[in-house]
Amino acid sequence: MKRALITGITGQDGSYLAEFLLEKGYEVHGIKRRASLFNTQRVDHIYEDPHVENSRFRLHYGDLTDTSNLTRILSEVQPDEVYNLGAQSHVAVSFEAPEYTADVDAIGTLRLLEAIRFLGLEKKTRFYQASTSELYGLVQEIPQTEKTPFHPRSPYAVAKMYAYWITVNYREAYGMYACNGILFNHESPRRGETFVTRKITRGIANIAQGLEKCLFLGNMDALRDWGHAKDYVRMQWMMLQQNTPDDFVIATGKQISVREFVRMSAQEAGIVLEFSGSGVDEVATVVSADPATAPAVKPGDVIVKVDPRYFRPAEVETLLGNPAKAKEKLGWVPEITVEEMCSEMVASDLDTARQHALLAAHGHKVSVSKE
Ligand code: NDP
Ligand code: GDR
Repeated sequence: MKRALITGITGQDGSYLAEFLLEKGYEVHGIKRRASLFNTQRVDHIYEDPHVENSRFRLHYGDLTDTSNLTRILSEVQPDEVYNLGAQSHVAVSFEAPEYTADVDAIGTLRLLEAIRFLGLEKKTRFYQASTSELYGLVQEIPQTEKTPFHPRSPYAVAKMYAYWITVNYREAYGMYACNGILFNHESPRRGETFVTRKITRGIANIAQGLEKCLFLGNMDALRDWGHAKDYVRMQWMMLQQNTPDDFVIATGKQISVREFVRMSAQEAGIVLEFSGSGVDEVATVVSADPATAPAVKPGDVIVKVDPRYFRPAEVETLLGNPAKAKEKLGWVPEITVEEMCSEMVASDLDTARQHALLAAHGHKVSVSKE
């Protein structure tokens, strides 16, 4: 039985990857952080009581900032594969916490690689690094491939650039099987609530059900190549199953704007929107609304506004990936379109919003946290 260790197992990708590897028959170990509240919601459905014999799913307390902790976990688990998905993964937050972001995202990766080497596991343990399209930043070429030069535009992207190169370096210096997946944005109903797609689908669902009045967004013109996390974790595993390690761009090859994603999400909730104004004055007004899905919304309501506090000190305006190498060498193609993904996300958030609206109608206090 193969053994995998996943950092960031409680995150969006970690949860899908854990499911995927368990289905493949792996023993799956994950590192979770200590928090004052439970933080394992995304993996609770696959959690197995540690008292159960032959449990194939185990969580270890740890942190990418803690070298001795990482070394001990690696020594205990002796994994065949390490997936380094743990990160302070929010680009906007990295401008507010740049040093912490560097410690976790850059040096955390070095800590893991060095612990593998220190323990003499460099010929046994294969290593996957969660690299990112944010490396391209101020893009030098459209679409972006494995050969496109990097120009990172945030403390997050700069930290991930170190992680990218230290992964390449350990491959070249020590012959480790270490790969970078340069993944473009990927989303799902499990996406963190403050990333733009989930903020939109959740905001629209809450507005449709009368739990919120208006959704405030930043740069509506930003263009992204959005895929589904389920497709992308499959590729993370495939990258570690080859004869030789390599780096791959993982993307859909299609891009749409934040505005288009708003329009698409609203339509999924039965709301037709009209956009007017530009820049900080842009708004979206309701043209029509289906009372079955959006009973709280009327024509003429302004339900989306731009708030400059969501603008970033340096923005990545456009990202579009070319996944030709992954297709040619690994036979990987994404199976879920952005429309299907948006539909799944809106349906899931509408479901939750309906439950919350019902609770509110019966006098329960429902808090809708926003950012
Ligand atoms: P999430 O933000 O959903 O998950 C991040 C995970 O990292 C969480 O489990 C989080 O724990 C954990 N984590 C954060 N800080 C630390 C730390 N100090 N020590 C250990 N673990 C920590 O991210 P995604 O699942 O979306 O992304 C997975 C990886 O892929 C990340 O590295 C991200 O940067 C990268 N990436 C993501 C893309 C995307 O579009 N989703 C695209 C390209 C790259 P907790 O739950 O406790 O917060
Ligand atoms: P990104 O994702 O920065 O690409 O990083 P995010 O969803 O945060 O932003 C995408 C684009 O939308 C614009 N935007 C807003 N973003 C947020 N979060 N909130 C808003 O209100 C808003 N309004 C407009 C942003 O300016 C940006 O242009 C994600 C993360 O998962 C990274 O970890 C990963 O490496 C990259 O994707 C690829």
